[in-house]
Amino acid sequence: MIVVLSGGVGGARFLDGVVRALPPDTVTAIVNTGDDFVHLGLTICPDLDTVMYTLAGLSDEQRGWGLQGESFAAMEMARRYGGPDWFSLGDRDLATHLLRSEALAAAQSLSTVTARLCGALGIRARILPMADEPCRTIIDTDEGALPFQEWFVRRRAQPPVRGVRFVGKPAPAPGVLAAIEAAELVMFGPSNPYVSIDPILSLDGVRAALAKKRVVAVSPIVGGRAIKGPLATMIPELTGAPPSAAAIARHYGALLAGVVVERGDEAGLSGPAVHATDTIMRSTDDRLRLANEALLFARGLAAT
Ligand code: FO1
Repeated sequence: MIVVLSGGVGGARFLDGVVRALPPDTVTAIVNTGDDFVHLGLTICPDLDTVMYTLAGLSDEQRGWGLQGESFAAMEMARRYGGPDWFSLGDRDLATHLLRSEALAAAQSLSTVTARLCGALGIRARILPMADEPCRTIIDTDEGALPFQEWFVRRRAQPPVRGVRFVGKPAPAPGVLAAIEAAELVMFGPSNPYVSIDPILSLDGVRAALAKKRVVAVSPIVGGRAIKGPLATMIPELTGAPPSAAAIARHYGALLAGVVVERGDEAGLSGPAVHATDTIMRSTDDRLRLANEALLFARGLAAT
């Protein structure tokens, strides 16, 4: 059993590689829900959506969120009514949010409805939300505290970040701790450590369970830049250090047995074992190759 901790796009693509590299039913993903919020009365779980759509081969690779071949007629109508238009729910994507919200309103858990939606899309890996109850990421900025989506989408991640906190302390979802305990190894996908992986690590029992496991992270920094999103500016804002693979490894500290980094990004890394390679995933072949390399590297490390 392999466990992958994931946020949105980067983590989802790496996870897709792992699922292609191994029998899918031996892979469990634990997915960040700190980005979740209620919009237009619907519960939106962006990272779960991205993971689900990516594994099902349905994601819009260009846009980085939502479904391929999407239309936005419902949003246009909502705009006409004077509704909010800063967060776009596609017409087909709306089906996911409607069915999820209906199930939650009928007192089904997020884990249960996620398993149902994934099953319907033919996904054979186990996809677990990190928690069934809300844990909300709040970004403390120069302009005050902003809920994650307000900062990230509405404000385009512009207000400088002073801190990140998680409001709500839910229990890990059923199966999360057991999956980590049963894992041969745990991989952190190339996700933002502050807003994608840290919410998972903040849950009771997760760090303690990981401390007993071989953990390997894939760095989301390539040549001092983030492949996607605001990570490259968050690192200096939050730590005073330049964006680098070393900053990622320092952030995870003693949890890591190993780190997979972009070739040329090895500077300053001390502590975890290092595997340097091409980490940019442009194609499904890239995902599979990176996953195979990371698995080979991780399995070759002595258990911590
Ligand atoms: N990101 C945007 O930048 N703009 C959007 O309008 C938007 C809509 C959206 C709808 C559903 C969904 O699952 C994700 C959506 N995202 C959108 C992406 C998402 O909010 C962020 O990329 C993640 O939260 C960061 O991991």
